[in-house]
Amino acid sequence: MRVFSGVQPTGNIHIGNYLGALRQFVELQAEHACIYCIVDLHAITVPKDATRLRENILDVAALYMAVGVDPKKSIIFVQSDVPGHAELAWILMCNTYTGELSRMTQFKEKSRGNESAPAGLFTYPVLMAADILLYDADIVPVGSDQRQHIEICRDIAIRVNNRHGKVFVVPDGRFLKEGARIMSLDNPTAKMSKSAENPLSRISLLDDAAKIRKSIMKSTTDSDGIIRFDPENKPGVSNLLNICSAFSGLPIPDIEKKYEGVGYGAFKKELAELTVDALTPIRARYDEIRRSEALREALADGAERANEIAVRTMARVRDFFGLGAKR
Ligand code: AQP
Repeated sequence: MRVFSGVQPTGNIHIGNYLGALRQFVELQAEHACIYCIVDLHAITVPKDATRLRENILDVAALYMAVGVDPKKSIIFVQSDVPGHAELAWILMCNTYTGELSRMTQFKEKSRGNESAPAGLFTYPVLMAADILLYDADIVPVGSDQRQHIEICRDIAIRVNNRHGKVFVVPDGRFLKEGARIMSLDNPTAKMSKSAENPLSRISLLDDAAKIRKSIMKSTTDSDGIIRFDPENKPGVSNLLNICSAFSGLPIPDIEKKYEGVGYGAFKKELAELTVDALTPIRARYDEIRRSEALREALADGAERANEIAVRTMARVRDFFGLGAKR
């Protein structure tokens, strides 16, 4: 099986990204051929400072390795280093309907009906489909916020296959039970996000122990004092239970039982320590990897290996579509 996924180099990689996606990257590399991308072309759908973007690309690559993605087992590379992504995106755009793109909730949320929203924000799901289809990926490990984008990728692949023959492998999304959607700590009805204004709304993987403790202790809960999983009526507590389960590996009912009759303060305190213990070694490894030459070497090697696959796919795609003069 081939696995593909990516993360945007937009800074502030948080425990939502980790528990929803990155954690799966590590698990899957033991058994599958994995390709993990830093999707810088996606990041520029919103204007970015060039110097900052370059740094953020290296930050995410170092984080991949710090959480345990091994460049000897998996391919780690930067999207724009492989020209096939943009080329395939164009071909797929010609096979995508504007109506289906208009229904994407992420586009609706990010553009908020603004007519000067960049066209790239609108066509973002097509570039994401190109990322996946370029590598004939079978499995795409992501958080559940990407469900709709995986669906449109499958729809495009099936449509092209129906028109032209067996051009693409139709991929499946892979979503975890606990961690697939980590919510904001200050507003548990919204997902935890890198771009939210309040830094206490998220726990970034590189936060120090004091910031982690503060974010969890200040997190929004409710006033009934019962630790019970009920996302509809108790979104704050349910979110904390979800995080606790994802970090500890304990099923949620076991955690509810453990904290029966215990107040929120004590539960939050233990969750904060669990989170600090989980993130401290990642931060230590990150500091070392980020400074190392091995990081750039891994990305150069990854780009070469990814490009070899992409070039083969694009030759096949051009043949199916009748593009170009050469055969
Ligand atoms: N809150 C979340 N819970 C679980 N998984 C999440 N992911 C994102 N947020 C959560 C998953 O992380 C992977 C990488 O996401 P991305 O870099 O493509 O960016 P995003 O989904 O746009 O993340 P943010 O944090 O919400 O960024 P902003 O604020 O810039 O929009 C994906 O697999 C995603 O599902």
